[in-house]
Amino acid sequence: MKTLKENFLWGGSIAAHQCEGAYQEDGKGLAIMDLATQGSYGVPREFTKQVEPGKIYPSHEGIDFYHRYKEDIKLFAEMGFNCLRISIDWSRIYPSGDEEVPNQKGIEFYQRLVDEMLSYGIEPMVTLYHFEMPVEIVRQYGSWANRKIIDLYLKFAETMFKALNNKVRYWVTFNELNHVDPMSKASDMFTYLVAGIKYSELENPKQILANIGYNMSLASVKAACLARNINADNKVGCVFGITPFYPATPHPDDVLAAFKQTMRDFYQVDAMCFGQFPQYKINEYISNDININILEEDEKFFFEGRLDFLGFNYYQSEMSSTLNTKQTSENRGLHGGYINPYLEVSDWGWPIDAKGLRYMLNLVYRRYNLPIIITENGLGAADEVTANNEIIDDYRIKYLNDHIRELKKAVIEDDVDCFGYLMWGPIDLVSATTGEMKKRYGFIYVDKQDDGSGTLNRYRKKSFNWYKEVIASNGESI
Ligand code: BGP
Repeated sequence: MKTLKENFLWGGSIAAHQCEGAYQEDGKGLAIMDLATQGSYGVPREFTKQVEPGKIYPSHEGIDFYHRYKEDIKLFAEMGFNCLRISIDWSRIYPSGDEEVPNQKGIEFYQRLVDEMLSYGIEPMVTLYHFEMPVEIVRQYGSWANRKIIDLYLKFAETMFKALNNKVRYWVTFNELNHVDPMSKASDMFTYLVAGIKYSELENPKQILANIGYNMSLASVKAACLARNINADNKVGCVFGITPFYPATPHPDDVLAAFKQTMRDFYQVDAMCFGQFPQYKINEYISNDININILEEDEKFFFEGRLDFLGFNYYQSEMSSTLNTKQTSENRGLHGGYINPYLEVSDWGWPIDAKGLRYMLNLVYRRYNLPIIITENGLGAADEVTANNEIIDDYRIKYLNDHIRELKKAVIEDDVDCFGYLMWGPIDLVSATTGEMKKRYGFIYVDKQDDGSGTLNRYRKKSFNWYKEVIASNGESI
């Protein structure tokens, strides 16, 4: 009987700005998320131009991982993690983005963190860019729409490839850069997360988003070449946020719309896997009067910088509808589709669809034939703490159990090459889309509340032991 690989990677993913805190310590510069204040689901979050006293900026303290990482890594090790995905905050390394010399203290923090993980046999997977960029790059250069940023990013990437050489094998160039498709209306939230700019303030959004999409794709393939030149053992991937869209009815218009909405997320995956920036996208730009600055030398990088593996983040599916069949604006999903009436939704309105994970694993594997790792998956919920500091999160166990079961089916029955499962937020951290602490994902509860209060103490939830057993049995307990 086929099972998951013996060395299957089990663990979780976290991101610097959502957990580290210490936003002004050891020479760190301001990063884009340091200017994002708390918001809530459905309401655009608020972004200020500078830090204002008295407001709550969730990234400023995070869960104080910067000072408590040893305690947290120990807890991950207790669960049996053999992999942890972290991200590097660019503004710790180059506080304004274009300094000549990197900030040594920032580098040393990540060296200590990686060493701590390795001491427990936890394989680090390192994301270079997870919604984190020095604010100065946006102010001075206009963010990723400017090709110059590619060189600044490569300088940062090279610094980290060298600083963590022979310690880190798995590198991720970007997290979820795919949320800003130039041909669809983006939200302020997604353009801010990806590039530190607000969609509603752009004068020529299609052109700007097309530049951003191209420049980030090119930066990724160039970074992949660099990583492998520095160490041939480096494996380079990119992480995409992938959402399947289902047709609301079998009407061919709905079916076509669902296909198009699903594939909207893929043009950059194509660019990084097929060895060239896709011609269909270039044609689309031409017919929409969008000009992309493509240099002749780029071609070689798209070919040589193809990815070694694909990471994808999966949370939910949505539905496409063109026929006005009972769809209302209240029924809208996060990614521009509608909520599927056959699915339950989370406390934050995200549809729960474990089978969608199997569907996407199949689609992605058959299209790219590359090893895949699930780099994020999880349930954001408002946990209750009992008088004895217990958290009985059966709903989280059910969510994760159902998704891992579908992943196993994709591997065992459908032959998909999936080499790991990293759930999102193994320890409670700040929500990326709302800035809340209340929206919790972890196996470990952190006593920190939305008003900034709390001891920051850590407590094991019921799901902690459940995941420990899943890992110990290499998924057989499911
Ligand atoms: C992904 C991001 C993560 C994470 C997750 C959950 O898109 O890569 O950073 O936060 O979504 O979203 P949220 O925290 O808003 O619930």
